[in-house]
Amino acid sequence: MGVINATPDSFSDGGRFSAPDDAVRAALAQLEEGAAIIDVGGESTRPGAAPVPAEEELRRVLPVIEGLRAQDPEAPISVDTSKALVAKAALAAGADLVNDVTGLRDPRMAEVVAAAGAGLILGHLRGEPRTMQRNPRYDDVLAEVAAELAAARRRALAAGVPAEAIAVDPGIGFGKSLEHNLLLLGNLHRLHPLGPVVVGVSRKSLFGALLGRGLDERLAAGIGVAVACALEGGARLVRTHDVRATGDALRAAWEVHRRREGFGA
Ligand code: HH2
Repeated sequence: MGVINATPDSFSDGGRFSAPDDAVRAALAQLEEGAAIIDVGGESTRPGAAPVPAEEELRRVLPVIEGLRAQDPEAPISVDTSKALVAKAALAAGADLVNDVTGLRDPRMAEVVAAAGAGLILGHLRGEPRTMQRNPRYDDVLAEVAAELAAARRRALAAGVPAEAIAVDPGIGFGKSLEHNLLLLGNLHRLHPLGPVVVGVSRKSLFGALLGRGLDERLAAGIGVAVACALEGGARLVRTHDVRATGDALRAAWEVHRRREGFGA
């Protein structure tokens, strides 16, 4: 899943795609490079980010979704939003799924997704982006994240979203310490009962904390963790800013992995 942030302030690519044409071009390039889904976002969820009004978020994402849909009628497009209003307009403009990092905080989100017959990625976020990294606490991070995602999934099912349309994401960096993030990444199997697992670690600050690397020095770590999550943790979708490099690593590693004696037995 390739990331297109139509935002001025996203932590790694903010401001790069403020012009819709640039964002559409970048999305088409990511599809060429092998992205299975393009994830278009108009509100940064980086730690400390301020909320964006729905009108502004729509002004950012709609031209990108419409432009990409016009250029490529088939490309699967997701809208990265936690607002039902934005999701509804994005789905009407041609998006196929909603990537909600807050796991249905907006009480109307599930019905919007169900009514559109869209897919849904349920993310886990503790707190609010503005304050979520101030001393996050869990008694048992694996159990609590799984239970909160399970509760969101039940709400989605109750609203009429079919089970096969739902994927789950532990929400790396969203109200979690370095240790919480590493525990979640090392135990993705705990989320398998809830549906296909999505992970997003691309360029994230856990690599700053773990390795002391700056924003533009995190590619290798992100790819390494993506491969581990896919092959060991069974993640089905990896969200990345660096589609070609991440896709190459995943495809090559998979070709080795699937030849293992007894694989699939
Ligand atoms: N991370 C970000 C945004 N959306 N969606 C899912 N499903 N999983 C993630 O881990 C995830 C996500 C944050 O990264 P980014 O979009 O690059 O930055 P920003 O939130 O600053 O726009």
